[in-house]
Amino acid sequence: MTDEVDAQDEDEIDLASLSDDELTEQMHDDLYDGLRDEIVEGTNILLERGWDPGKVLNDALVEGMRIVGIDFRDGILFVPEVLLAANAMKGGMAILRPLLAETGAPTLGKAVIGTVKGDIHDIGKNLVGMMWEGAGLEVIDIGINNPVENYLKAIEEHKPDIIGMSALLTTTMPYMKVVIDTLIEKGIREDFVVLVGGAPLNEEFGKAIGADAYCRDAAVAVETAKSLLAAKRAAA
Ligand code: B1M
Repeated sequence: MTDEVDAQDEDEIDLASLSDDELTEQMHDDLYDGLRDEIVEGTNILLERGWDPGKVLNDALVEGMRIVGIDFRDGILFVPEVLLAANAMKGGMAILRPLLAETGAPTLGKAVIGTVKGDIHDIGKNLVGMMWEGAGLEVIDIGINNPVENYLKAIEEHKPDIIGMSALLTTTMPYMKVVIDTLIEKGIREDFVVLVGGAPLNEEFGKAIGADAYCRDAAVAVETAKSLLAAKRAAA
């Protein structure tokens, strides 16, 4: 028993003793292994070392999740393991969210964002929401698996400037067109900047369904939201 405990102690890594590069790599491994507590600790250590929250997000968390995605695609990781990794990532994101939000002036406008019907992926959508908050938008996150009625309800309630939709599955991305077509039918499509994103989408798809723009990643979502809002206001 004592030997077992000793072996465990030896295996445990003191994250605070690692260099920045070693810690970032260790966090990629910890994300891969779904170790939420370690991700929370690593995130806090990097912040204490003066890392910018955006750099922690991109270098430690997003990069780690990219590796998880490749091995999930290649059948090396399976759904339960990826869920653990996603849960670990959320632990880090919970710390970063308020910090990213702090950096912006809260006057840019309002955005409603959600993952479309049939789709429960929310990590990318949450990132975009966080980055938008960081850029100064007020963000209303309507969550996952949203039928068009949820978007309409949020529009009525919050009167946003931007509607953001996320889809990670080839089977759910067509639903974005259902939402946009409904806005057209109701004569309100032009009231909003409509932005779409998610790994299986591309620019051509965004155009084909009538969105204002496809956003490759959260950083592009910020730039696009800012520039299209500015253009819309200038035109008005
Ligand atoms: Co799923 N999954 N998954 N999954 N999953 C993918 C998407 C997949 C590509 C994996 C693979 O096979 N390589 C594949 C889709 C294949 C396809 O459709 N062609 C897939 C599959 C098949 C499935 C299931 C069907 C698996 C199954 O049950 N057999 C199932 C579907 C469930 C459902 O939705 N109905 C499923 C389930 C899951 C989990 C629940 C286990 C988990 C989700 C946990 C969660 O989100 N809370 C999960 C995960 C984690 C993934 C991968 C590994 C990672 C996704 C992710 O979070 N990436 C993913 C593989 C991959 O994408 N490489 C995969 C990190 C995130 C930061 O990136 O989401 O792309 P991303 O977001 C980016 C940009 O795309 C963009 O900005 C973000 C930040 O830079 N963006 C936007 C995203 N949304 C935006 C909205 C905008 C703007 C930009 O609005 C303006």
